[in-house]
Amino acid sequence: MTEHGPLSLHVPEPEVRPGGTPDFSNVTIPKAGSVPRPEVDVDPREIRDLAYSIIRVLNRDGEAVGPWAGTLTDEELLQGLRDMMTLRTFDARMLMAQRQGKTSFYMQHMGEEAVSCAFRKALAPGDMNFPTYRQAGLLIAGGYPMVDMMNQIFSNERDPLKGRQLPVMYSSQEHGFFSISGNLTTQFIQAVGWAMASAIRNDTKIAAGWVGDGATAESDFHAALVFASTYTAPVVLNIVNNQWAISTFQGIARGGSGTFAARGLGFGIPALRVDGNDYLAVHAVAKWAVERARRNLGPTLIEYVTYRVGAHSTSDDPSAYRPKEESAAWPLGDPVLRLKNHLIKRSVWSEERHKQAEAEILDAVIAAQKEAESHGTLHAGGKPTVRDMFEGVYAEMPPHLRRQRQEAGV
Ligand SMILES: Cc1ncc(C[n+]2csc(CCOP(=O)(O)OP(=O)(O)O)c2C)c(N)n1
Ligand SMILES: [Mg+2]
Repeated sequence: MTEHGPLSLHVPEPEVRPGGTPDFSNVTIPKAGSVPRPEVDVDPREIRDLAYSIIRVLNRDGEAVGPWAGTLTDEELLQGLRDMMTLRTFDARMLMAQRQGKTSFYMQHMGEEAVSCAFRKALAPGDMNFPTYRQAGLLIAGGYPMVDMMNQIFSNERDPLKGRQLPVMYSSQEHGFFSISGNLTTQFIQAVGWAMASAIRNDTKIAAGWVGDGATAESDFHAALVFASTYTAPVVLNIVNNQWAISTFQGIARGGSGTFAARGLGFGIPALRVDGNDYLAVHAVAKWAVERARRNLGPTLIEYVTYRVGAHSTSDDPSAYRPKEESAAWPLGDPVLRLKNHLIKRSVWSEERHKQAEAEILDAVIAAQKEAESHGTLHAGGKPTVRDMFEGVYAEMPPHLRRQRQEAGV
């Protein structure tokens, strides 16, 4: 025995378990408008405290306040509201379609709509996202047709990916949406590599990488930050901290760093923390980081503080690991409601118009779904052909696949 006694392993525990009272008293929330907005060419050493704060624009009264306000017009905000409402309705319909057996799997964005919808509006054509499965708002806000998303979800004869990808793992080069990989955190190394290539070619396009709080524990995360830092790659590195990695609470992946954003500090990368449920704040911070990248000033790490209201996926049951009422206790509110209230406050929106928009959006989603279903669903109607299986992978098909295709008679 040493004089210190035996060691014991520290395993972080969430504040509460199912049946307990939700408690977010550990989430310190600064007043809206209180965090300064530095110039984009600031020395990262001067803004280290931004990694420990939360940039917020919308206050409790629905007003936009402080130095990060004012990046969007009323028209743009109305469109932002519509994008988030569309994503929410799309999710609800696709969740139902999964329950009806029309697809095997679905992942929803409930509570996180502002992150991907607002970020998309800060990018320019030609920029490339390397998203995870919870950023479909990049497509919706980017004008990608919902019917194509549904065709992918249903793996039908019009599935742009011909049944090769898990449902929701979309891909559209045209829309700046790199093929989703289920292997978490590959997004960060790929985004940094793509950004470095853009710089090597003296192009003007930038990349955006996406991971969740849990995925930051992967070694790819750290490798990506080394390369981004060393080569000042034109990339925005996004961490969506929705408090949960399936059943594992964010304290496990975060370790002792205090916040996920703080991970950037050791790499000399400017690191900002933002209210992920505040459409205006997300857009303002995204715009700041995109401008830095575009001006060749290098990478930015952003942590979006948000909450995953729904289950991780249709294969998950959150009641097994967190209190049922936890989402209602989340102190940063609902992104859709907050933007709606702001626009009502500005007298450019109303409860009636909101109801009407909800009905119009539902009609549009249902119409897209009808069209997609006419091309087939998981167990009914049109499917990709067997021949499709052999195409689109190799520029020149290897002999063994050619042989297999002949054997299949396609
Ligand atoms: C490399 C790798 N490890 C594990 C998994 C299994 N897995 C899929 S999603 C997930 C949780 C990810 O949580 P987070 O990064 O917080 O993202 P969120 O689902 O909350 O958006 C895990 C462990 C995976 N897909 N890839
Ligand atoms: Mg998460």
